[in-house]
Amino acid sequence: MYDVEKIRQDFPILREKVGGKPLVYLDSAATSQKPKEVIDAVSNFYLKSNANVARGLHRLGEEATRQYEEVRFKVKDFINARSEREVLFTKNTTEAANMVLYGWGMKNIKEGDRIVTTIMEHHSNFVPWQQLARMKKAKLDVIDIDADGKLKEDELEKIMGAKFVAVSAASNVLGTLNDVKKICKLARDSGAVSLVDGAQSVPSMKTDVRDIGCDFLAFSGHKMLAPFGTGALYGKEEILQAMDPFLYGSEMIHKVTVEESTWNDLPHRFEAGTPVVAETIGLGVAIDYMKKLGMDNVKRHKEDVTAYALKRLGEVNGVKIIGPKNAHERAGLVAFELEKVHPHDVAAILDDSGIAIRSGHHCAMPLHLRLDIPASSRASFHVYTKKEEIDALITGLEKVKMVFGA
Ligand code: C6P
Repeated sequence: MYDVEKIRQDFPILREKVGGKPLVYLDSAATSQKPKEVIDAVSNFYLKSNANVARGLHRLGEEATRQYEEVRFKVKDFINARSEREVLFTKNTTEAANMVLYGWGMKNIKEGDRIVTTIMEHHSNFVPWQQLARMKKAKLDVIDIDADGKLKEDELEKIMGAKFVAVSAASNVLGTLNDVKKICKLARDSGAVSLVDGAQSVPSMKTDVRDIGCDFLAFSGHKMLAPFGTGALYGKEEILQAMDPFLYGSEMIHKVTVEESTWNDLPHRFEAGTPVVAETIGLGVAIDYMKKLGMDNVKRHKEDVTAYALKRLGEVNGVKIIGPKNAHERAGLVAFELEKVHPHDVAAILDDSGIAIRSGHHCAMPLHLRLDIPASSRASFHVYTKKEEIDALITGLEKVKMVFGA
């Protein structure tokens, strides 16, 4: 049995008050809260094991390196990569996408090539490809959405003949779960390289890069209970082997002379400089925590809360829900508009009641332009979200309506 009250005990911040009111945290798509185990892992590292990795031959350095590299195996297993050499640590999804842009894109995209992405992308999986197209005089083709907020089936044809395809597994605004397996197969059949943005999907469901069949997958640790500054880029080994480093400096080299340098093996070739060691160890503990809950249970829980949120929000006069109507077609979030009230005002008044949601364009401006709205409000959920928090949101929205006479 999934016991959300018990799970909440693991998250100290959920006992905090905001402005004297109990915190109702409905902004997990922006970043998740962290369980005590993760927070302890970070402080324990500094208390007991602090040393730089892959450098000192002393015992402390070796222990830090062991703990750090162990996380690479945890990530490999978590996403079912073939080898730990396919897991590159990054700061976040954004850095991972840029690594592909500079390491793969600059070398392989040529004038006249086509890059395909979608209108629902977060800027981190849109702007890099827009800029790559601009720099290389390639063409950027954008798959549109239908009235339900799903990718238009007939527009998937755009993938045919493309050189590179970048798509999110789950939209951070519509919540839409995209059929990335199908999209990556279309890309493969067409000889294109594919990148899946897993920022919202990896924290929400089981991820299997071999089953998806993607060439790259990017995700952020901070959205999956891990500390800030952690994330990963999965890349198929043969593609990574042929890629150029994105950052130059220490650790990524094999030999340096005054005349030239040669590169280290995978994955270190792409990890220049001192990494976020303690935080990465925290990522390993977050993965253990998610695995202990079971990713199928996490998915079921988020879907359950989302279904409840869709139902309750649907009952509020003046609320217009954005994106698919069914919870099983969504990651754990719901964006909406409230008639006659700007989303920033919605968020500000909810905040007075201790309710944290996000308002704005959620770093998805092309999508908001396509929807012809300047901004939206978004409630997003995680392993610790309980239905009473959705009830609090609904009560809060009634208060917003009262204040604005909406
Ligand atoms: N979305 C949100 O509130 P970073 O910032 O690199 O960790 O993640 C970027 C990113 C990429 N793709 C998707 C689908 C995302 O949702 C995000 C982050 C947050 O929606 C912060 S803008």
